[in-house]
Amino acid sequence: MAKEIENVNYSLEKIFDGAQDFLPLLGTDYVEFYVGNAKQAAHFYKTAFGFQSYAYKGLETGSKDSVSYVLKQDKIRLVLTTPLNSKSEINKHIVKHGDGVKVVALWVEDARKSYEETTKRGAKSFMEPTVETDEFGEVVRAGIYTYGETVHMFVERKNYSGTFLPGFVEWKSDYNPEPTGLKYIDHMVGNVGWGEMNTWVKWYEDVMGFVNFLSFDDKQIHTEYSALMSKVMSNGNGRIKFPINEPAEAAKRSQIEEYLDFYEGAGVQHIAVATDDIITTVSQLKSRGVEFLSTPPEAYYRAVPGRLEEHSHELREDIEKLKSLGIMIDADEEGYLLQIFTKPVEDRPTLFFEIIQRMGARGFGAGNFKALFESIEREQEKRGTL
Ligand code: TYF
Ligand code: FE
Repeated sequence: MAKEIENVNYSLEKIFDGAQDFLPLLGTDYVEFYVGNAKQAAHFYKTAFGFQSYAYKGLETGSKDSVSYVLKQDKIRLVLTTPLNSKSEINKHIVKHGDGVKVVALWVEDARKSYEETTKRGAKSFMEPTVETDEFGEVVRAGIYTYGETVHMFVERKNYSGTFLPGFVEWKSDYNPEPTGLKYIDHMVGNVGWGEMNTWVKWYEDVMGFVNFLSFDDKQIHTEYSALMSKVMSNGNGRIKFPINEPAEAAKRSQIEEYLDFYEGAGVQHIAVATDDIITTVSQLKSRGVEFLSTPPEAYYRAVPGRLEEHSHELREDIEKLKSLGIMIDADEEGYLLQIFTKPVEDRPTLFFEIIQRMGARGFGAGNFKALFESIEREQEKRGTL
């Protein structure tokens, strides 16, 4: 663990105990993207990331204004939605932000209560509690706005046995590329504007009952050129973790600022997905055309054994193999973690993915921040946006 990262508090249980239980969350339910061409995006996530065809709604199923493809890989469900006409609200979202995450849906026992408890604490409503039914039962959903135009949808599915949601049909395809070992969403990060991080930290505390369990300031997260600040918010059972970033003053344009400029506002910056075999997963993703940030320099890998300290002997993976794939390694008091970051997955430099394998560590790779941000800056340099 990097020596420059201090005041990191790892007595997590004590912190999680501070979380409020008026909003019990069972997990991430789905992530919905608004995209310009859902049919092609679905092909990309199947081919490149190994997601499987799962559910569909569109003209054939009576959905006249939008089409949605649902993809699944282990516990992860992605919904790719595209509008069918220019008047759709979805279209406005795409015109402004480009392709991006609209909905981070949370699986709850009681969607009505989740909506009530959060709106009474100040959340802005996106969708009032709505019951949808079909022959498999009923689903209750309700939504609130978080940062930017992003939404948290509460999904109550205890009385439902259908594939995804009423309105969707099972999607069977003859094209089924193999999964790549992606298991579940570990965390999802939001970028917010200058000076707004603490506003959203407070929002997650007050409205959602979350706790701030890790903080990194600009003295900790910086390179020669740029800086940012980040606070990790977690719900009480630790299953939902939302780091929030804001740009910080520095010599050049921070990657957070670049995101805000191109997304035209706050939004989801990256989705971190867990695997239990990052070497196989990343080898697969690379062979299928997923582009990753450039490999950290030689000096980074020379410093790894020192950084791992007492966890050095626990490392099960071959350092040379990790190095050849560009996978980064960090450790904290509880163990180590392996992580790597894709380039943005659309033409605007906005949303990207992180692949993470946790071997006990519950941190976010603070010891890798410098090498990571220098890789990102190499990309910014090429784009002329540094
Ligand atoms: O989620 C995290 O905190 C890590 C590191 O702009 C990180 O994945 C932090 C900020 C950022 C990119 C990655
Ligand atoms: Fe991350």
